Amino acid sequence: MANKISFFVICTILCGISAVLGQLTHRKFEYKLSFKGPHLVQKDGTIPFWEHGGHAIASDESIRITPSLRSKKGYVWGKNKLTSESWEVEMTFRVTGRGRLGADGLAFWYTSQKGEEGPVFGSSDMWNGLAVFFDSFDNDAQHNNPYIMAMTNDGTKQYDHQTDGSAQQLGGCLRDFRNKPFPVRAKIEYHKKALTLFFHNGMTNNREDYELCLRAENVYLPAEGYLGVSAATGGLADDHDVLSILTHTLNEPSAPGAPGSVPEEERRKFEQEFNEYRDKLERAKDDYRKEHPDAKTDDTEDEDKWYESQQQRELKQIFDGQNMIHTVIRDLNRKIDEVIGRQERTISQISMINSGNTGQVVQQPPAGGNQGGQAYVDTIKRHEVETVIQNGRDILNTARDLKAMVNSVSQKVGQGGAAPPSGYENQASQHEVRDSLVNLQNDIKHLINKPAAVPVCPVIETPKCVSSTLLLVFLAVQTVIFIGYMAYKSSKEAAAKKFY
Ligand SMILES: [Ca+2]
Ligand SMILES: [Ca+2]
Repeated sequence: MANKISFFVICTILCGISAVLGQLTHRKFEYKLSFKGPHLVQKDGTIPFWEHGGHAIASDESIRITPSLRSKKGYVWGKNKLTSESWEVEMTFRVTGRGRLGADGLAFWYTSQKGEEGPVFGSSDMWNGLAVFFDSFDNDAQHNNPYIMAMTNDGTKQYDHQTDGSAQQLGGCLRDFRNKPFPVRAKIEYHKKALTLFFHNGMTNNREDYELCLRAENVYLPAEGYLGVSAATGGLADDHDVLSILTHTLNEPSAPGAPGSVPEEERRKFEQEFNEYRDKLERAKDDYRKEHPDAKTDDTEDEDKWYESQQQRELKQIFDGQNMIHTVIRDLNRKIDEVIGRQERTISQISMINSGNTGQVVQQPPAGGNQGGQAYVDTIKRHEVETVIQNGRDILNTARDLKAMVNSVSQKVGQGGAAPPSGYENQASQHEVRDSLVNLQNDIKHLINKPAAVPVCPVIETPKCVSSTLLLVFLAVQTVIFIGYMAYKSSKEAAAKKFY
């Protein structure tokens, strides 16, 4: 335990010394001008060293300057003044919304007085100092938003919303900062009266992926100022979330008496103290090892807490690599789209040339309309169109006639079903049946009379063609013979019975 405390103490002192000694570093972290999650808010809902208002909501991870609801304004201002001549502020934020367009935007402020709720991105107009606007909404319809711009004001100028401040800006860049996979970042650096704005587009999680947005020389800002962020929504709305503000003051190591530089005597004193603590820590470590020879893991556990492990580093590298691959694939995809577009244009041009050469062979006209007097053979003529229309009309008339006819028939059928059949129709069908019967009778008579006129058939041998009279005679004879035979047979049987 003592070992851990000593390590912590030595680290704290090391950080303190490195921050104090101007010779060792040029940048000094200003924790009273910064905030960062997690555990951003205290139990009473306030943020240490900062105050928020309007519709801003502070959570553990970020400050939601405005929620994505219409006509909201919010802000957060540092309680302490930034008094350094040179400084650097890194702001991490997200602007997210479901709409294709968002509004109105977010502003970073460095002003001599804290702003209040007002018309310029949620804060007051006529400010004295610097504003950096992340303007989502294109008020002047120049199709140049989302836009990032810096604007200085001496407390006299009014921000021109109608032109998106395009005439008032110090400089800017057209960058989309909405709906990015990772938080976007802006680094605002004011050093030797030069303002530089770097932007990180949030496509990767690599903190170094900054690109230059603007640089302006001879920018004179108030010597001291408050840092603030504000945002506003309008008819359209975005969530404007600020995840962190990290402020560093930049000090010249050579400048005597500059903030951060200390006299040589004091520096030696700190160095001596540092060395004493380091020796003390080493001795404590040795003692601990002697007392606990088996406990080897303690140090490594401690180190794991302070440094990233090999596995974490590899994962991070893989992640970065994938991000790069993603970017490259996206570029390739865009280039392929370009190539396909060119190819299609070329093909259409070739087909146009072909249609010009082959004349009648090509039936279809090329896309893009009539090309400077090229004759298109085999296109449909006016009279053909008229003929087609006339045919269509004829067909329509015929169809109407047919429809009328079908309607009349169906009406008649309907009436017939409702009433008994008319006398005329009944009589006609009766006549038809009668005629058919008469015809049938005649045919039969003809058939009966016909054999009498044909004497060809022999009477006995071939009974194929006999008359009905002959047939009856023949049948009568046969019957008589059959009865005679039966009588004869029965008398014979009776004689036989007598004999037995
Ligand atoms: Ca705007
Ligand atoms: Ca615009």
